[in-house]
Amino acid sequence: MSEFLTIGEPMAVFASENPDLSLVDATNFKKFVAGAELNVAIGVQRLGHQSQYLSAVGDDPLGQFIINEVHESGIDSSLIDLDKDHWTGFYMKQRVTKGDPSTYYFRKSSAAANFNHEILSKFDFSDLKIAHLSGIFAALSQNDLDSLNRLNQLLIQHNIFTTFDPNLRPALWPSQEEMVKTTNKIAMNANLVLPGINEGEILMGSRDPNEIADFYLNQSKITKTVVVKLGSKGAFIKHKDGSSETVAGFKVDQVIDTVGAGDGFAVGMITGLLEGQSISDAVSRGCAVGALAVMRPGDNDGYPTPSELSDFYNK
Ligand code: KDG
Repeated sequence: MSEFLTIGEPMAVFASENPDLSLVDATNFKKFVAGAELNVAIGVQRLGHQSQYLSAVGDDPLGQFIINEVHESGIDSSLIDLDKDHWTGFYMKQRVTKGDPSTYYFRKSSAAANFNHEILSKFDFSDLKIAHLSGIFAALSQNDLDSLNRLNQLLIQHNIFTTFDPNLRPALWPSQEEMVKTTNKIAMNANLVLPGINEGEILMGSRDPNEIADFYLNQSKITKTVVVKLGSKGAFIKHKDGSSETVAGFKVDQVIDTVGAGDGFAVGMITGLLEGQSISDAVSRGCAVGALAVMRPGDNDGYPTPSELSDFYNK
């Protein structure tokens, strides 16, 4: 019985340890577990909320590595399928001293891209409070887009609060047009939409947080709140009733790796909401978890436990 549900592709990431050396030349790599939606499940679980993750891994060492890590985290893995016909996806991440790391995916036709939608009928919605979806799963295959749409219908039927992070990955889509059209359509079924400011520009043509928020609030009756992530500057919140505010971000001493910060933001927001916080406080917690995330080399290794989060606030 889980309070939180997400669906996505779990990956292993090989993060290079040689700053600013290309992936061609890098020689030392550290292996971590990754995958945007799994990052969120790990973070939500680490902050004390029972999470369930729907997915598939291949019958291979990376699949076993992911299953071990998921078990260790405490996430309910009973609905992660073991697919004997497809590999587990992975990616490589370049260590940089400035800006965002470059990434290279090995995931085409992975086990998760061939997700068995029959798993959806096995999920028990009774204790579920929040579900989180992302545009990455929709981009993996037509099969996964259909599964995501089916899950969305079930979430609406069960009246579950749903958050959606566009998580644009142009390399996974056949065209930018397809990416924009499909992503905006999925967003219509979310109660809370979480675009980054660069994503907003691609998805609706403006860098103005207020215009980005209005686009998502106006396109759907279901969307009640939009939170536009502004990176280190924090986030802009706008509600259906027209009220809005900007929540400040947190300063960090040293940025090691920005990948996983957006998922960390979702972790903070979702756990804040599960604990009954106001949207503003939940967004502020999102900024805190995002800040903690950028100080570590893996995608989710910086996400805090409750005591690490309070230490961060007290610093
Ligand atoms: O948001 C973090 C993700 O980028 C990373 O974990 C890998 O799922 C991944 C993706 O598609 O980029």
